Amino acid sequence: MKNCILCDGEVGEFVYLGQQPIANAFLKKEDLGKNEFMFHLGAGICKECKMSQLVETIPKERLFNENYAYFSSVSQTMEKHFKKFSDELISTYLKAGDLVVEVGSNDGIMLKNFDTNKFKVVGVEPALNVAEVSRKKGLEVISEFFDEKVANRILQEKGKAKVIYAANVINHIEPLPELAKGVVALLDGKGIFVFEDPYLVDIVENNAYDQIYDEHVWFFSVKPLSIFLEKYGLEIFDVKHQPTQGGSMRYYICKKGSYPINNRVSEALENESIKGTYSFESLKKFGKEVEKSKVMLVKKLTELKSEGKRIFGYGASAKGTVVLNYCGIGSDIIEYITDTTPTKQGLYNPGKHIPIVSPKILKEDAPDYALLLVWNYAEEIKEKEKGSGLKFIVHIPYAKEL
Ligand code: DWN
Ligand code: ZN
Repeated sequence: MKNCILCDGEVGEFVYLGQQPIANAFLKKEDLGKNEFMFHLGAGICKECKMSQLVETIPKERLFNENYAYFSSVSQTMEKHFKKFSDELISTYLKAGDLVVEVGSNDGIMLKNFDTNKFKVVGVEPALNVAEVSRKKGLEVISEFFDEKVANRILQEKGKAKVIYAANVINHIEPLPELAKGVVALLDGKGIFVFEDPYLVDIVENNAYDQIYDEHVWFFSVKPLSIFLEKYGLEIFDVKHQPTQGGSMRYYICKKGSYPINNRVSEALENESIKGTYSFESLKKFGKEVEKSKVMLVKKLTELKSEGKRIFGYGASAKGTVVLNYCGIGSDIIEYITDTTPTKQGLYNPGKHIPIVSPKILKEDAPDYALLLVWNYAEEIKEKEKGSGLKFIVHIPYAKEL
């Protein structure tokens, strides 16, 4: 039995994905024979505060350091998404001279959209190598984990923030109270804290179990998040559903009473309740569907192999690590994984040790099927590969050809 990170309540595990490696810990050839770190990968829900969370967590320094594998600027979809959102923030919430802070600014994909001659712009990014890329874009970045101390440092140097923003980051922060205290300290009375993360409702609906891995400590929905924020005098005044990462929720948060509450908040709460988002029994059903999805993927791939077809993996995503390890799919089935990130090429995927290569290989080699380990960019990739003759298999909700 495990207790809730936030309230110490009992956490009921609803999905178990086996012993798994760190999803982004790609290996060098010389490390292949060494003992690989494995942990219990599962998600549960707190019976008290209803927050869904990882059952076992990994110390943050082990995940986000000078060798972080993921650079955000890998997809056109996300580039466009962040440009559109920065335009919304600039036109609705910011005026010249205001301070914008991004928590987890990665390689600067979002912050580069803010004119540093017009706004004060600060990124906070603990992963040193990705932070360095954003500094080369002329951005000011603090290489620390965001907490109250860092918030006070920014406050002293730059004043109060009008916008504190984060994308696919807050769900990575285990000490959520530290984050909340930092936000309260730094946020202007009329400021907004706005963030987006994969939405639990979508994870369940899409059977997207590969959103569950070491970096994703929390699987947010509106109600448990509201309960948590309330303790810090914060409230959600709007929510906007996003198509990114297979379905995300963007939460607009302010100091209690600073903004009128949009109807979308109560609508989302009602929808969550209808869908059983906080019900252990409903989430258990999701766990069962995940098992079915695994059986179907293994069946599909072994059938293709027995027909003599050749298969490779498309995109060495963290999600892909989860799928391949959970389903026990190794290099006997997936010959290699292509990835556009230069620093991933030449390495091996965690756990299954499948080689990662540049997509250039497809100019000389022509496997029959691509297992799309980055299904979240399916539209972008289908467009890019139009005319290549590649056939795609996607594993969620259940294995099928695209
Ligand atoms: O939350 C997180 C998300 C946003 O990013 C992090 N915890 C880590 C990371 O997760 P991921 O690795 O599952 O993210 P992506 O964005 O689905 O991974 C994309 C990978 O696919 C990159 O390594 C680049 C590669 N890629 C490719 O090879 N060809 C991507 C595209 C679009 C392509 O055309
Ligand atoms: Zn709890």
